[in-house]
Amino acid sequence: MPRLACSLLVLVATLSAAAPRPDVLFIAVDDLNDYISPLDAHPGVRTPNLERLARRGVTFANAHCAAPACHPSRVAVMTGVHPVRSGLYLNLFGAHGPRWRDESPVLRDAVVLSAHFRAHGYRAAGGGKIFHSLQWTPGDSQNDPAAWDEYFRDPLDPISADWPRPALVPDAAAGLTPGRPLGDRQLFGAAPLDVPDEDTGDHRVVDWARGILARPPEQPLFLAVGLFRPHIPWEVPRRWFDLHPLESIVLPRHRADDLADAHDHGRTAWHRWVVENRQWERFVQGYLASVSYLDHQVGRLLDALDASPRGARTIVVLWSDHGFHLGEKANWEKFALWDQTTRVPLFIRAPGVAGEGTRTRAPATLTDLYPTLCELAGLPVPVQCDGLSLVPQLRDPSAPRARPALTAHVFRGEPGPSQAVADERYRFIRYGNGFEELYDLRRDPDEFDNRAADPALAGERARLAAFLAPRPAASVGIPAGSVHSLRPAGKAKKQAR
Ligand SMILES: [Ca+2]
Repeated sequence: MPRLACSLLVLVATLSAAAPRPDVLFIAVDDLNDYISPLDAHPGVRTPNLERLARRGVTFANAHCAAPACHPSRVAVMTGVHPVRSGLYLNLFGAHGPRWRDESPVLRDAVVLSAHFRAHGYRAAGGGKIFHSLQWTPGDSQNDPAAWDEYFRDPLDPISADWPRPALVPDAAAGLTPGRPLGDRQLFGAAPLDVPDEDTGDHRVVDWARGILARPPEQPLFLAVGLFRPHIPWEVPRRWFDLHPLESIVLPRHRADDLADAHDHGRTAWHRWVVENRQWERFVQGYLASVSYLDHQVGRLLDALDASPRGARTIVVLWSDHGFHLGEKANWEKFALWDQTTRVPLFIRAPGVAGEGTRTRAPATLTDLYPTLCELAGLPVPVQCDGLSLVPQLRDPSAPRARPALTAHVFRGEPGPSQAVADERYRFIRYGNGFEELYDLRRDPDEFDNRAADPALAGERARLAAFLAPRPAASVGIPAGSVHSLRPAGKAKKQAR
């Protein structure tokens, strides 16, 4: 090879090695559904900071979780391994450390996303809820402390200490019937907090993240910020409730007979309690107040990014671990396989790669995030990853996808996992008991009419069914003798939430 060409090659290699890696701001939100203005919104809601983020990148308007529950969804994002291969479909409580490595043999040696970036020269900082933990279960966390250079406060008790609770009126004194879901601590409930934002958990995590963004940029940064609201309990400072007066609350679209042609999610008792006690409007108010509070915290992160020397070259990803029902299909929370449960907000800003303010209905699964971030940062994709990079859709929102989105769940008492696939238009679900549902989202966005038996859609049904995992992994449970269990094996509880 001529000497000049060789020198040029060396020069190019040197320049690309010296080019700064993009920083990553990775924002995880808990239980955020489509009640936000860049997606379908809800009457009375505007989320100006999520709109601001949407204007800077690509809105994935048809993105879905891999599993509709916190723990399995987050492990799938952070390892890139889909539940149909790991067998991790459900929330498993009583952990203190990355017990998911023991829960599923497939995950034992999986490289966590932040650790992968660390291994390639990044400083990995995390705060709040990235892996599963709850406000009311101190020390119960599935975080992997080894995956981070630094974590805000205790990585194995990241959120519980920072959320105040209001003075609660006992249900009996308030004239409510016994049997509130999750019990009388009113965790399934809505109440304003009479404290300033500064005294709430997500605000503190964001303050910490703002401090990280203000540091001199000496090393590429992978910064993960996990925000807990709008997860229950819907308790945020009163000013966010004041944005959504009770008399202005509109209930989501619903049909009384909606489940007549659908699978029973097993949670109708929750909805019965809400309706019986006239709490539906109150709970929607609490959720919307929490969404407004969350949007404000996202804005504070974007402000800090704009003021940071890293701002211009930072990739921003915001995702929620699954969607959320507020009475649609007589369901509350998640743990189902409809669009309302599995569809998540997903925004990706990728400077120099993605168009600004664009939108796509290309189907995405959250397991696609791991390979996407690798490709954007120029890192190799670990072999463990099941997803497909979204970079083609970042470059061109109309670029086709090789497969639809795939979500899996296990319903109590059923012999095997249930799976759902979503393409640009249709959604097909095959449950563990063999029951099927098929919806045409273009004509029926609320999934009121199950058309699985409609001969006119037999072709669509067959086409989508071919994308179901033919042999999904059996559901794993809590392993005996894991060093990451809080309590001795056998006492830890496996729960559906
Ligand atoms: Ca969640």
